[in-house]
Amino acid sequence: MIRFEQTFMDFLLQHQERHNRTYHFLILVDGLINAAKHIQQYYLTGALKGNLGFAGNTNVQGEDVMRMDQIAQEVTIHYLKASGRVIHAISEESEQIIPINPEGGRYFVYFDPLDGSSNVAHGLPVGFLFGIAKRNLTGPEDSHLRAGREFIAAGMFVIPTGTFTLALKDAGTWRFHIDETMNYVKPVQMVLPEDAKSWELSFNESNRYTFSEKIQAWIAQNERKYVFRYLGALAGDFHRILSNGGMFMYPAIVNHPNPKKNRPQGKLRLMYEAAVVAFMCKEAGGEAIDEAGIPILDVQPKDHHQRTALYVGSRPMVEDVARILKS
Ligand code: FBP
Repeated sequence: MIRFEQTFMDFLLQHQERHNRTYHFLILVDGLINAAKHIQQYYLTGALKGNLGFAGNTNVQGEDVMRMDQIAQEVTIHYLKASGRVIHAISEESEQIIPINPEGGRYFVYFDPLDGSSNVAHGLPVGFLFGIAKRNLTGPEDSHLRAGREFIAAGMFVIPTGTFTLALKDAGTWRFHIDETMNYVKPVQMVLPEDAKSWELSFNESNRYTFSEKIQAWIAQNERKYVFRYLGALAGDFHRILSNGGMFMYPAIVNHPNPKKNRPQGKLRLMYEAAVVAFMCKEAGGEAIDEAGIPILDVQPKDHHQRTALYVGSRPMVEDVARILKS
Protein backbone atom coordinates (compact mmCIF):
# COMPACT_ATOMS: atom_id res chain seq x y z
CA MET A 1 0.00 0.00 0.00
CA ILE A 2 1.60 3.34 -1.06
CA ARG A 3 1.59 5.93 1.72
CA PHE A 4 0.60 9.39 0.43
CA GLU A 5 1.70 12.37 2.54
CA GLN A 6 -0.25 15.66 2.80
CA THR A 7 1.08 18.07 0.18
CA PHE A 8 2.13 21.64 0.96
CA MET A 9 -0.61 23.07 -1.25
CA ASP A 10 -3.28 21.02 0.54
CA PHE A 11 -1.88 22.19 3.89
CA LEU A 12 -1.94 25.87 2.82
CA LEU A 13 -5.37 25.58 1.18
CA GLN A 14 -6.82 24.24 4.44
CA HIS A 15 -5.07 27.06 6.33
CA GLN A 16 -6.54 29.69 4.00
CA GLU A 17 -10.04 28.20 4.19
CA ARG A 18 -9.80 27.91 7.98
CA HIS A 19 -9.05 31.66 8.13
CA ASN A 20 -11.44 32.67 5.30
CA ARG A 21 -8.55 33.92 3.28
CA THR A 22 -8.20 34.13 -0.47
CA TYR A 23 -6.23 32.00 -2.92
CA HIS A 24 -4.00 34.97 -3.82
CA PHE A 25 -1.54 34.01 -1.05
CA LEU A 26 -1.30 30.44 -2.37
CA ILE A 27 -0.32 31.72 -5.81
CA LEU A 28 2.38 33.93 -4.33
CA VAL A 29 3.88 31.15 -2.15
CA ASP A 30 3.72 28.74 -5.10
CA GLY A 31 5.80 31.26 -7.07
CA LEU A 32 8.37 31.44 -4.24
CA ILE A 33 8.59 27.64 -4.15
CA ASN A 34 9.17 27.48 -7.91
CA ALA A 35 11.87 30.15 -7.60
CA ALA A 36 13.64 28.20 -4.84
CA LYS A 37 13.53 24.94 -6.81
CA HIS A 38 14.92 26.70 -9.89
CA ILE A 39 17.74 28.33 -7.88
CA GLN A 40 18.49 24.94 -6.31
CA GLN A 41 18.97 23.32 -9.70
CA TYR A 42 21.34 26.10 -10.79
CA TYR A 43 23.27 25.69 -7.51
CA LEU A 44 23.50 21.90 -7.83
CA THR A 45 25.03 22.29 -11.32
CA GLY A 46 26.92 25.46 -10.42
CA ALA A 47 30.40 23.94 -10.22
CA LEU A 48 29.92 22.09 -13.51
CA LYS A 49 28.60 25.17 -15.35
CA GLY A 50 31.08 27.57 -13.72
CA ASN A 51 28.38 29.57 -11.93
CA LEU A 52 29.95 29.50 -8.45
CA GLY A 53 32.40 32.33 -9.10
CA PHE A 54 32.25 36.14 -8.90
CA ALA A 55 30.15 38.08 -11.41
CA GLY A 56 32.67 40.93 -11.56
CA ASN A 57 30.57 43.72 -9.99
CA THR A 58 29.59 44.87 -6.46
CA ASN A 59 26.13 45.16 -4.85
CA VAL A 60 24.49 47.96 -2.82
CA GLN A 61 26.33 46.68 0.27
CA GLY A 62 29.64 47.17 -1.52
CA GLU A 63 30.19 43.40 -1.63
CA ASP A 64 31.45 41.44 -4.64
CA VAL A 65 28.44 39.89 -6.37
CA MET A 66 28.52 36.14 -6.98
CA ARG A 67 27.27 34.85 -10.36
CA MET A 68 24.75 32.77 -8.39
CA ASP A 69 23.45 35.96 -6.66
CA GLN A 70 22.55 37.34 -10.10
CA ILE A 71 20.93 34.06 -11.20
CA ALA A 72 18.93 33.76 -7.96
CA GLN A 73 17.78 37.40 -8.25
CA GLU A 74 16.69 37.02 -11.88
CA VAL A 75 14.86 33.75 -11.21
CA THR A 76 13.03 35.16 -8.16
CA ILE A 77 11.91 38.33 -9.94
CA HIS A 78 10.60 36.19 -12.82
CA TYR A 79 8.36 34.12 -10.52
CA LEU A 80 7.21 37.12 -8.46
CA LYS A 81 6.16 38.86 -11.69
CA ALA A 82 4.49 35.68 -12.96
CA SER A 83 2.41 35.49 -9.75
CA GLY A 84 0.89 38.92 -10.46
CA ARG A 85 0.32 39.27 -6.69
CA VAL A 86 3.26 41.45 -5.71
CA ILE A 87 3.18 45.25 -5.39
CA HIS A 88 6.90 45.85 -4.74
CA ALA A 89 9.80 43.57 -3.91
CA ILE A 90 12.79 44.42 -1.71
CA SER A 91 15.91 42.39 -2.41
CA GLU A 92 19.43 42.28 -1.00
CA GLU A 93 20.62 42.26 -4.60
CA SER A 94 18.82 45.45 -5.68
CA GLU A 95 19.60 48.93 -4.34
CA GLN A 96 16.19 50.27 -5.31
CA ILE A 97 12.69 48.96 -4.56
CA ILE A 98 11.62 46.66 -7.41
CA PRO A 99 8.17 47.63 -8.73
CA ILE A 100 6.36 44.41 -9.77
CA ASN A 101 2.59 45.08 -10.03
CA PRO A 102 1.92 48.35 -8.12
CA GLU A 103 -1.71 48.61 -9.25
CA GLY A 104 -2.92 45.01 -8.96
CA GLY A 105 -0.53 43.53 -6.41
CA ARG A 106 -1.60 42.65 -2.84
CA TYR A 107 1.67 41.90 -1.10
CA PHE A 108 5.11 43.36 -0.38
CA VAL A 109 7.87 40.71 -0.58
CA TYR A 110 11.25 41.12 1.15
CA PHE A 111 13.86 38.55 0.14
CA ASP A 112 17.50 37.52 0.11
CA PRO A 113 17.70 35.19 -2.91
CA LEU A 114 21.00 33.58 -1.89
CA ASP A 115 22.08 34.13 1.68
CA GLY A 116 25.46 32.86 2.92
CA SER A 117 27.74 34.24 0.21
CA SER A 118 30.92 32.89 1.87
CA ASN A 119 29.64 29.34 1.16
CA VAL A 120 28.73 29.83 -2.52
CA ALA A 121 32.17 29.29 -4.07
CA HIS A 122 32.34 25.91 -2.27
CA GLY A 123 28.78 24.80 -3.14
CA LEU A 124 28.03 24.61 0.60
CA PRO A 125 24.64 25.33 2.21
CA VAL A 126 23.10 28.73 1.49
CA GLY A 127 19.60 30.08 2.01
CA PHE A 128 16.65 31.72 0.26
CA LEU A 129 14.93 33.93 2.86
CA PHE A 130 11.64 35.78 2.41
CA GLY A 131 9.10 37.84 4.34
CA ILE A 132 5.61 38.87 3.19
CA ALA A 133 3.46 41.84 4.26
CA LYS A 134 0.00 42.64 2.97
CA ARG A 135 -1.22 45.82 1.31
CA ASN A 136 -3.54 47.90 3.45
CA LEU A 137 -6.63 47.29 1.30
CA THR A 138 -8.95 49.63 3.20
CA GLY A 139 -6.80 52.47 4.62
CA PRO A 140 -4.44 55.01 3.01
CA GLU A 141 -1.75 53.73 0.61
CA ASP A 142 0.88 52.25 2.82
CA SER A 143 4.62 52.05 2.72
CA HIS A 144 6.76 49.00 2.09
CA LEU A 145 8.83 49.87 5.20
CA ARG A 146 7.09 47.41 7.52
CA ALA A 147 8.20 46.16 10.93
CA GLY A 148 8.49 42.37 11.13
CA ARG A 149 5.46 42.33 13.44
CA GLU A 150 3.36 43.31 10.38
CA PHE A 151 4.52 40.34 8.30
CA ILE A 152 1.77 37.80 7.51
CA ALA A 153 4.34 35.10 6.69
CA ALA A 154 8.07 34.41 6.46
CA GLY A 155 10.07 31.43 5.27
CA MET A 156 13.34 29.95 4.16
CA PHE A 157 14.75 27.30 1.89
CA VAL A 158 18.09 25.72 2.74
CA ILE A 159 19.84 25.14 -0.60
CA PRO A 160 20.93 22.64 -1.95
CA THR A 161 19.15 20.28 0.52
CA GLY A 162 15.82 21.94 -0.39
CA THR A 163 14.37 21.93 3.14
CA PHE A 164 11.50 24.43 3.29
CA THR A 165 10.26 26.07 6.49
CA LEU A 166 7.29 28.48 6.54
CA ALA A 167 5.83 30.52 9.41
CA LEU A 168 2.25 31.83 9.17
CA LYS A 169 0.99 34.66 11.39
CA ASP A 170 -0.57 33.21 14.55
CA ALA A 171 -0.47 29.73 13.00
CA GLY A 172 2.99 28.43 13.81
CA THR A 173 6.17 27.50 11.97
CA TRP A 174 6.06 24.43 9.72
CA ARG A 175 8.78 22.41 8.04
CA PHE A 176 8.09 20.42 4.87
CA HIS A 177 9.87 17.44 3.38
CA ILE A 178 10.71 17.13 -0.29
CA ASP A 179 9.47 13.87 -1.87
CA GLU A 180 10.55 11.81 -4.91
CA THR A 181 8.54 14.10 -7.21
CA MET A 182 10.30 17.24 -5.82
CA ASN A 183 7.04 18.25 -4.12
CA TYR A 184 6.87 19.55 -0.56
CA VAL A 185 4.86 17.22 1.68
CA LYS A 186 4.36 16.07 5.30
CA PRO A 187 4.13 19.32 7.28
CA VAL A 188 5.78 19.12 10.74
CA GLN A 189 5.19 21.93 13.26
CA MET A 190 8.46 23.33 14.63
CA VAL A 191 8.47 24.28 18.33
CA LEU A 192 11.76 25.17 20.00
CA PRO A 193 12.64 22.42 22.52
CA GLU A 194 12.26 23.52 26.17
CA ASP A 195 14.93 21.09 27.41
CA ALA A 196 18.29 22.90 27.26
CA LYS A 197 20.32 19.71 26.85
CA SER A 198 20.06 19.92 23.03
CA TRP A 199 20.56 23.68 22.86
CA GLU A 200 23.38 25.00 20.68
CA LEU A 201 25.29 28.27 20.44
CA SER A 202 26.10 29.66 16.99
CA PHE A 203 28.23 32.71 16.12
CA ASN A 204 31.41 33.55 14.19
CA GLU A 205 34.05 32.73 16.80
CA SER A 206 36.69 34.72 14.90
CA ASN A 207 34.71 37.90 15.72
CA ARG A 208 34.51 37.10 19.46
CA TYR A 209 36.93 39.78 20.73
CA THR A 210 35.34 42.44 18.53
CA PHE A 211 31.99 42.16 20.37
CA SER A 212 31.04 44.46 23.28
CA GLU A 213 32.56 43.67 26.70
CA LYS A 214 29.08 42.66 27.91
CA ILE A 215 28.67 40.05 25.16
CA GLN A 216 32.24 38.77 25.53
CA ALA A 217 31.52 38.30 29.27
CA TRP A 218 28.21 36.55 28.53
CA ILE A 219 29.99 34.14 26.14
CA ALA A 220 32.74 33.38 28.72
CA GLN A 221 30.10 32.62 31.40
CA ASN A 222 27.83 30.49 29.22
CA GLU A 223 29.72 28.87 26.32
CA ARG A 224 30.61 25.66 28.20
CA LYS A 225 26.88 24.90 28.65
CA TYR A 226 26.21 24.50 24.92
CA VAL A 227 27.45 22.67 21.83
CA PHE A 228 29.01 25.19 19.41
CA ARG A 229 27.98 25.05 15.72
CA TYR A 230 28.52 27.59 12.88
CA LEU A 231 27.81 27.04 9.15
CA GLY A 232 28.38 30.65 8.08
CA ALA A 233 24.94 30.86 6.42
CA LEU A 234 22.04 32.28 8.48
CA ALA A 235 19.46 29.91 6.92
CA GLY A 236 21.53 26.83 7.76
CA ASP A 237 22.46 27.97 11.28
CA PHE A 238 18.87 29.00 12.09
CA HIS A 239 17.57 25.73 10.63
CA ARG A 240 19.55 23.90 13.33
CA ILE A 241 18.39 26.26 16.11
CA LEU A 242 14.74 25.62 15.15
CA SER A 243 15.35 21.86 15.58
CA ASN A 244 17.72 21.75 18.57
CA GLY A 245 17.06 25.06 20.34
CA GLY A 246 19.74 27.43 21.59
CA MET A 247 20.76 30.73 20.04
CA PHE A 248 22.29 32.11 16.84
CA MET A 249 23.85 35.54 17.21
CA TYR A 250 25.58 38.10 15.02
CA PRO A 251 26.37 40.85 17.55
CA ALA A 252 27.49 44.37 16.77
CA ILE A 253 31.22 44.63 16.10
CA VAL A 254 32.49 47.47 18.31
CA ASN A 255 36.02 46.43 19.40
CA HIS A 256 37.69 45.58 16.09
CA PRO A 257 41.48 46.25 16.12
CA ASN A 258 40.89 48.13 12.85
CA PRO A 259 38.17 50.67 13.81
CA LYS A 260 37.18 50.94 10.14
CA LYS A 261 35.90 47.37 10.44
CA ASN A 262 33.61 48.12 13.37
CA ARG A 263 29.89 47.55 12.69
CA PRO A 264 28.03 49.14 15.62
CA GLN A 265 24.78 48.87 13.64
CA GLY A 266 25.35 45.11 13.02
CA LYS A 267 26.00 43.17 9.78
CA LEU A 268 22.76 41.36 8.93
CA ARG A 269 19.94 43.17 7.14
CA LEU A 270 16.78 43.87 9.15
CA MET A 271 13.97 43.43 6.59
CA TYR A 272 15.01 40.33 4.60
CA GLU A 273 17.32 38.50 7.03
CA ALA A 274 16.79 39.32 10.73
CA ALA A 275 13.00 39.99 10.62
CA VAL A 276 12.47 36.80 8.58
CA VAL A 277 14.14 34.48 11.12
CA ALA A 278 12.69 36.52 14.03
CA PHE A 279 9.13 35.98 12.68
CA MET A 280 9.75 32.24 12.22
CA CYS A 281 11.33 31.99 15.68
CA LYS A 282 8.41 33.81 17.31
CA GLU A 283 5.87 31.44 15.73
CA ALA A 284 8.01 28.54 17.04
CA GLY A 285 7.92 29.87 20.61
CA GLY A 286 11.26 31.70 20.61
CA GLU A 287 12.49 35.28 20.64
CA ALA A 288 14.83 37.64 18.73
CA ILE A 289 16.42 40.95 19.79
CA ASP A 290 18.86 43.59 18.55
CA GLU A 291 21.93 45.07 20.30
CA ALA A 292 19.72 47.27 22.51
CA GLY A 293 17.67 44.26 23.61
CA ILE A 294 14.65 45.46 21.57
CA PRO A 295 12.54 42.72 19.90
CA ILE A 296 13.55 42.59 16.21
CA LEU A 297 9.85 42.38 15.22
CA ASP A 298 9.23 45.79 16.86
CA VAL A 299 12.02 47.60 15.01
CA GLN A 300 10.43 50.00 12.52
CA PRO A 301 12.74 50.12 9.45
CA LYS A 302 13.81 53.55 8.15
CA ASP A 303 15.62 52.11 5.14
CA HIS A 304 15.00 48.83 3.32
CA HIS A 305 18.69 47.85 3.52
CA GLN A 306 18.97 48.81 7.19
CA ARG A 307 21.34 46.56 9.20
CA THR A 308 20.92 45.20 12.72
CA ALA A 309 22.66 43.03 15.29
CA LEU A 310 20.74 39.77 15.87
CA TYR A 311 20.27 37.38 18.79
CA VAL A 312 17.64 34.75 17.91
CA GLY A 313 16.53 31.45 19.42
CA SER A 314 15.24 29.91 22.66
CA ARG A 315 13.44 32.52 24.77
CA PRO A 316 15.32 31.97 28.10
CA MET A 317 18.71 32.35 26.36
CA VAL A 318 17.73 35.43 24.35
CA GLU A 319 16.05 37.05 27.37
CA ASP A 320 19.22 36.40 29.40
CA VAL A 321 21.24 38.29 26.75
CA ALA A 322 18.58 41.06 26.66
CA ARG A 323 18.97 41.52 30.42
CA ILE A 324 22.75 41.89 29.96
CA LEU A 325 22.42 44.29 27.02
CA LYS A 326 19.95 46.50 28.90
CA SER A 327 22.03 46.55 32.12
P1 FBP B 1 25.29 37.63 2.82
O1 FBP B 1 23.84 37.93 2.58
O2 FBP B 1 26.22 38.60 2.14
O3 FBP B 1 25.61 36.24 2.56
O4 FBP B 1 25.59 37.91 4.39
C1 FBP B 1 24.82 37.27 5.31
C2 FBP B 1 25.60 36.13 5.95
O5 FBP B 1 26.28 35.36 5.02
C3 FBP B 1 24.69 35.24 6.79
O6 FBP B 1 24.06 34.25 6.08
C4 FBP B 1 25.65 34.65 7.80
O7 FBP B 1 24.99 34.35 9.01
C5 FBP B 1 26.69 35.74 7.98
O8 FBP B 1 26.53 36.65 6.87
C6 FBP B 1 28.08 35.17 7.94
O9 FBP B 1 28.95 36.22 8.19
P2 FBP B 1 30.47 35.91 8.54
O10 FBP B 1 31.07 35.29 7.31
O11 FBP B 1 31.01 37.27 8.90
O12 FBP B 1 30.47 34.99 9.71
